[in-house]
Amino acid sequence: MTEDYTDLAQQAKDVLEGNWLGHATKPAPNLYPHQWSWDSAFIAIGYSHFNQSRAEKELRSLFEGQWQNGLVPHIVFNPKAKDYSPGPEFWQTRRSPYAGRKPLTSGIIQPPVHATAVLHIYEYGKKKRALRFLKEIFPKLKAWHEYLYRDRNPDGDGLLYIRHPWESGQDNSPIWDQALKRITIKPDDIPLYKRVDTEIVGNEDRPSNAEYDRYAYLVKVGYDNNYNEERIRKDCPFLIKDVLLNTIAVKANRDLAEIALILDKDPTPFIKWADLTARSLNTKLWNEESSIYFDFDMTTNSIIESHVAAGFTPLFAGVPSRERAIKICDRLNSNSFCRLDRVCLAVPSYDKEKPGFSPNRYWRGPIWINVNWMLYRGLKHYALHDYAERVKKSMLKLPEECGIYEYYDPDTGRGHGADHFSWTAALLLDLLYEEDAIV
Ligand code: 9WN
Repeated sequence: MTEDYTDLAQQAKDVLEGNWLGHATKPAPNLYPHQWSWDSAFIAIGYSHFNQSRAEKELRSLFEGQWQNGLVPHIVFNPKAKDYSPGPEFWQTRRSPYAGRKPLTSGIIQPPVHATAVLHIYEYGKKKRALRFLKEIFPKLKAWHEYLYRDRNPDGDGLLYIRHPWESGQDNSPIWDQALKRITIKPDDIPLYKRVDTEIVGNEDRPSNAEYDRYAYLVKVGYDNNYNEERIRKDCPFLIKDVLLNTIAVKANRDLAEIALILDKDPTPFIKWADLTARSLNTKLWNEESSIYFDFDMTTNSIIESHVAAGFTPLFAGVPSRERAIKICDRLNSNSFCRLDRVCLAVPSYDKEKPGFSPNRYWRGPIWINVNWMLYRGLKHYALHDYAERVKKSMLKLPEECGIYEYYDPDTGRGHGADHFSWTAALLLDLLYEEDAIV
């Protein structure tokens, strides 16, 4: 790359520094004052290039919240941040025999990007130090993946399920619309909660109140069942085999197998899980007509035909055949997403031509940098260079011209949600270092 990105890189580092809590990095200054699971993995990927100790600390502190059954919670609460809702008390995690008392956590998961982040630290860090970290974290990663394949894989097909939209990391994605609509709840069944998110960013950028009622209710299903996964599975009206989470699991298993080899441990279980999940993604969730992978609703036993960008992310884990990868690229290169021969930015989170598309409402259309980062790496893997280049350019242009935001309007590039957003900064840094754009 010829352009000088030193200033942009410094801005990104300043964002991470500003969000540093002393033990971990919060996703954004006001909206997200705690530690989030997949955010921390993306953030560690960014740090791995210039601050190995921070990268390690980030993951170490997240795994301090790991439950005894291996579950890595989606939030590890920061005791100093008092004004976030729903806070630690809402989750009632002490009902679980596995949850620890300190630090307090939520009771759900997020996509397992962690092994991928740990391998990144090894690849870019000082080897001797990284090896010590690998030894320390390997048993924790192993327990985490064992949890996923034991408790979230009831059909044995390697397609892990989520039991809350927050578990996918894509809160109000159109994927969940039908499943959430089916849940009819009496007002008494909705636990009391207060929304603070809409006091910080615009109402029009965030999920609706009807969605929040259901999010709160699904938390209650977890604690009412004492976080016993078998009981939750029988009781929970929302059980979905999600493409994004499963794609990330394939990649994480492949990376954990690499880590095992580095440590002279047995990589076989992780390779088997990766192969199993990848095979089922291909045989059960691929849709030939639309060149996309769709989620699967376990409650209705049916495919959810929602055309979201996450449906193309299997590229990131090398899941599709080359033929399918080319089809995916053709679909991306269309009016539904982002055409190469038109003025367009990166890939929006939802098909622009489908009902309910919104350029600003969170996971219903805006551009997210983490999804584009996965697509970029996937497209490069399949040598689909033209499209990969477009995605890369936008990933640089958006933060440079519009600020380091949580998400962006795909037409105007305007930033939405939280400003100074950590994973946007971290993945931008990853891109800049990988492309040797900064020294
Ligand atoms: C709920 C922190 C998190 C991300 C998610 C994103 C959003 C939380 C929220 O923020 O979710 O977990 O309050 O809406 O959807 O992907 O991890 O950045």
